[in-house]
Amino acid sequence: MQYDHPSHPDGAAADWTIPQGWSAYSAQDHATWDLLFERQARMLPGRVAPEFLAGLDMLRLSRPGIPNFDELSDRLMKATGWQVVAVPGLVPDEVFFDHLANRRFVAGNFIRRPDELDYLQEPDVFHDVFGHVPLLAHPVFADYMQAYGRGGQRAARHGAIDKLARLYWYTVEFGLVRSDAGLRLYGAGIVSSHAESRFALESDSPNRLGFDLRRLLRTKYRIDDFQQTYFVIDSFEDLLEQTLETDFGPLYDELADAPDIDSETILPSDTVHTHGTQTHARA
Ligand code: HBI
Ligand code: FE
Repeated sequence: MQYDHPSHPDGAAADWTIPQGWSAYSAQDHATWDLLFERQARMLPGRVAPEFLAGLDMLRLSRPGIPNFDELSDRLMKATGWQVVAVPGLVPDEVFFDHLANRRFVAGNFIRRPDELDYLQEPDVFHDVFGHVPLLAHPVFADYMQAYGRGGQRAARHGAIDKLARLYWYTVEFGLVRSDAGLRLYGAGIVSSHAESRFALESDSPNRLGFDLRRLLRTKYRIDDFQQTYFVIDSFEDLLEQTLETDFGPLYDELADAPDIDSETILPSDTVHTHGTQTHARA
């Protein structure tokens, strides 16, 4: 994501983490979590990747209410060696990458206001924990996230964070995956959004294109609306293999002069699952 430079908050550690402050959540905070959770728990079966639903049970342990990150980390640690640590909001790219490279997922500790259930300026605890944590319990996806953190550290040295961030955006945040029963959601930005859970899978508007690493690194994305294109992976194993086994250094050099691709463009070389009408974006 392309964010402004956050400034280091008072009271945060050098790595930007803070205590979650679980006991400070209000009854209303927990009620907001429960409402969002119930809404998505009803929405997702039949739409989301089964690996996500398997991991979701982990979040039910400390329910009702916002999960306690320490309990969650104990469970995650046993499953895949990941932890969830609290941050007050966005953290700088290098800090973010360092946490991921060390299997720590940073989660905002605050929750959105009840009158803004569907609008988010910064990732809150519902997006970060409901959206991201279930797949961190999946061994292959867990490795992919760590590989992304390491890749981020290398991309920083190549001045290529903007390109690599597109990979995060179009997979971790807005990815779709094939299954025998049809396309399924797995991106955290989709699965934590009531409206985009439907749109990403069922709307005629967006393109749905096969995952192609080189192409994807050149593709712009929207931060202000539903995506105009979603990329579809074959499987988490395939995603991890394609990215782990790629030396991004030469790839960044090769792509340095390649023009960006607009977010609604379909190329002759694309594998097209859906040729979108783009009616939503044009309206
Ligand atoms: N900080 N808290 C938080 N959450 C994110 O998802 C995040 C971040 N800082 C940087 C960042 N994401 C992205 O810019 C990286 O993917 C490049
Ligand atoms: Fe996210």
